[in-house]
Amino acid sequence: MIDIDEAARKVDDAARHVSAIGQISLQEPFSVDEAYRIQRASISLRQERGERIVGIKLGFTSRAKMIQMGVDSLIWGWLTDAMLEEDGAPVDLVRFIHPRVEPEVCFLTRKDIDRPLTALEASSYLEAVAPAMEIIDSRYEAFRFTLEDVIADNCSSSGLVIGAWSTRFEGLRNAGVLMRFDGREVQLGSTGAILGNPLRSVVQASRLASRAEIVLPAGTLIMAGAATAAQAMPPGLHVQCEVAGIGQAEFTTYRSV
Ligand code: OOG
Ligand code: MG
Repeated sequence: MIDIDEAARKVDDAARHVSAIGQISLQEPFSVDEAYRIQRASISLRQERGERIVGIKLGFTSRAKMIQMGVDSLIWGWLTDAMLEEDGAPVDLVRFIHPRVEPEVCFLTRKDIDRPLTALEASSYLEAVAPAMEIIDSRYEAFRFTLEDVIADNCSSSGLVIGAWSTRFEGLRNAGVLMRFDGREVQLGSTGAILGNPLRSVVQASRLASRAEIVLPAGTLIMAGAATAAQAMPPGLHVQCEVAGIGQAEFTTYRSV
């Protein structure tokens, strides 16, 4: 049987020391349920250090991401305040092992989500939507993992940049998504790539939360999952993401040491 706390400490240490580890599943196989327990235990370690949960993220909600990473089940993880980077600001890559960035949309809830929602109800639980980018940084060597490994590693989540909030939910079904590095297009897609409509990520989030017996309080951030594959991100870059009809988000990268 896998030692949940020891595995949690491994991923937490890897993140804190910015040092990749081997896949945990290669040393000791474990189940999806155990993976979520490891994830929860690793987040508790962050909370003990003063980090605050601000929301959740969904992963593998698009074919592009499933194909890129060779994993085909929807997954979810936690977002903490320490992961938030300011829109337009410089991001220091020193705290990442091998960072990648991916274009998403982020929702802000306006009511507690305490049961599974239907697609029709989803938008009435939302305050706003914003173009966003997730910075992912697998704690595993070579960014390689099984489904269980990546769940245990909080689904690679490391940072997020959220653009200006909008209430234009209607346009989300098929809005063009464009990510640029130094003005050059690196990823092109549509919000429709996210479960056919990113509002379905809210439905999924409500189901996952119910199953885990947690309430998502009003004011929760929900990252819907990437619309395109992720892109490796060196220092010295201007990164921009545009979601047609919704807005844009941007940041620059540097390395302090
Ligand atoms: C896992 C995280 C997947 C997404 O948006 O699909 C994800 C990874 O690719 O390392 O965040
Ligand atoms: Mg993501």
